[in-house]
Amino acid sequence: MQQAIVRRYPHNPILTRGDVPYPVATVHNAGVVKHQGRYVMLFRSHRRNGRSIIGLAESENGFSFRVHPKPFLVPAEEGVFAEYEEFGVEDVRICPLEDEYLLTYSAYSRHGVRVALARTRDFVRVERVALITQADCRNVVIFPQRFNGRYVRLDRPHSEISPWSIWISYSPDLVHWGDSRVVMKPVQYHWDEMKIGPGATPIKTADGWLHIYHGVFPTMDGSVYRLGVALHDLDDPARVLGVADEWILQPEDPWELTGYVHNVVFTCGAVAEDDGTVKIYWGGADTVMCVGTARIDELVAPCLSRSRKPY
Ligand code: M1P
Repeated sequence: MQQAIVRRYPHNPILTRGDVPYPVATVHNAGVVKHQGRYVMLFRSHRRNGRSIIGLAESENGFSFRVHPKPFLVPAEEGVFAEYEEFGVEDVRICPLEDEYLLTYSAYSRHGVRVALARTRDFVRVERVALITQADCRNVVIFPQRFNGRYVRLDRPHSEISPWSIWISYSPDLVHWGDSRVVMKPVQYHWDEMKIGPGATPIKTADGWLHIYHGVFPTMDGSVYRLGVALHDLDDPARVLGVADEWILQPEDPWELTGYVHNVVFTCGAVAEDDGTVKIYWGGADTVMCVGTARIDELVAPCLSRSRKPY
């Protein structure tokens, strides 16, 4: 049998609600980054009212995490953020850029879902910066470098004419975003035909920016969430060099097949290591956190050799 590109950690799941010292129903969809030699994970949990908050866990080795006694980010109680975070905060991505970490997360409210930006230097103090999309946009990942002085992000607006595709946008100041263009769309009768969305913060490789994204296929038994890879040009990330035709990870373990939402692997974070591997973190069935490792060159190769059209 062909060896899997992503090797699951044998002791998955690495984090469950039983590890959290405050009441939550789930632990999933975490952004992860290495900060001062330690792995910091910002994970999402449903509270028992169905609305989500963000918790923090730390690890020496990227596999065994210890959860902080208090949540890291809960819906704001005053100002403009309170109005747009009323229904919860979800699915944080962490982007190390210059001397701080940029956090992008989904803000849910009666007005819809949009994306908020916050910043931290130490994962102790966190400052909300701005709401950076209108409604019906989720899954924003910021590139960890500027291009010609501008910040660049992948985002995922939704419309009936062009459902759930990946776009690119630019900003001079992290607050005002524009010059938006579509870069990738779902492909008909393909594993990602229903929806796609940015996943982990892109990783710089010699061949291009490696982006691990999620794709969704509708079945008579509900939707299946899988992970795929795309490669963006190093100097012009709006140019997609290739999108691997096959998924790199699909729900297979029992805690990915059944849970709060069945048949889901969903990533918000991956950590590139010095030895050419990457730790990919994913939520299983919107219920637990899992990790696996892959060689970066083995993720890049299928983007270039067995590519499907970006759209
Ligand atoms: O339940 C699976 C996922 O569904 C949504 O994903 P998408 O961004 O594709 O719409 C989100 O609610 C996500 O958090 C969840 O894991």
